[in-house]
Amino acid sequence: MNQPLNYRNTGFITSAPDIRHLPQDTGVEIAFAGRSNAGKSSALNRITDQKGLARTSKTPGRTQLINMFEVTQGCNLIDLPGYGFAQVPLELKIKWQKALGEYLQKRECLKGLVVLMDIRHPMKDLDQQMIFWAIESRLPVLVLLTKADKMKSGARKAQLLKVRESSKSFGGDVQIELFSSLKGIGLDQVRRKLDTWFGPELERQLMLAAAENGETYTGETLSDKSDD
Ligand SMILES: Nc1nc2c(ncn2[C@@H]2O[C@H](COP(=O)(O)OP(=O)(O)OP(=O)(O)O)[C@@H](O)[C@H]2O)c(=O)[nH]1
Ligand SMILES: [Mg+2]
Repeated sequence: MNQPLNYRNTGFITSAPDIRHLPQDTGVEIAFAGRSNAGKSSALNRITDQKGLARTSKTPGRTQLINMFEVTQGCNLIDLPGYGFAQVPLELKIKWQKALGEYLQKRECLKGLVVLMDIRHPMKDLDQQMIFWAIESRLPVLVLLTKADKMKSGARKAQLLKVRESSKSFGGDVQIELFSSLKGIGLDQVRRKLDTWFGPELERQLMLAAAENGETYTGETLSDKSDD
């Protein structure tokens, strides 16, 4: 069992134009990617229960830098700028595509990718490209079909099944869930998935702490401990 993290403790660390300006490549990082306006920043705010942590906007292209947030030491969440926004000048698009590609391919501590897409327009070309990219790099992927509140319950379920069926062809570790920042749909599933991705880092820290105290780490988490 993984220790559930308290995502409410998440705080802002830094904004960077590219990986050279990010802090050390250590710990575990999980990135939120997706088309512009898909709801990445809103999802981060909902998961962390903090309205203004990541900046959101009705206008696509709000997030223009790699924004880093820390849940707890060594466990970071990344809000990436959106892709596929037609109004962005070509030169900027190319620059950002390069920075995004570099981030995904070179950032060693990146251990999971959340790809968000509007439930009404899922799996556009660039979304599929992101997923292929992740699979190639052996990164597990969580696809969130966002703004699920915009569809009636029946249509929503049908859409989920359809996307799950068509995603079997990806072949990698790809999980698909419904999500709504507005209604909290899928919130628990996302947090539990993040817990499993952050798990090894927390375990590593416990092992280190035990070694420093001259103890042997047995895999027993703090919550398993009875009062001794
Ligand atoms: N109805 C509904 N609207 C949402 C939901 N999530 C986000 N939105 C709206 O969608 C718009 C874009 O949300 P953002 O979170 O800023 O999207 P983003 O993916 O971070 O966008 P960029 O930073 O431009 O890439 C905002 O107007 C949000 O209020 C949701 O779950 N339901
Ligand atoms: Mg954003």
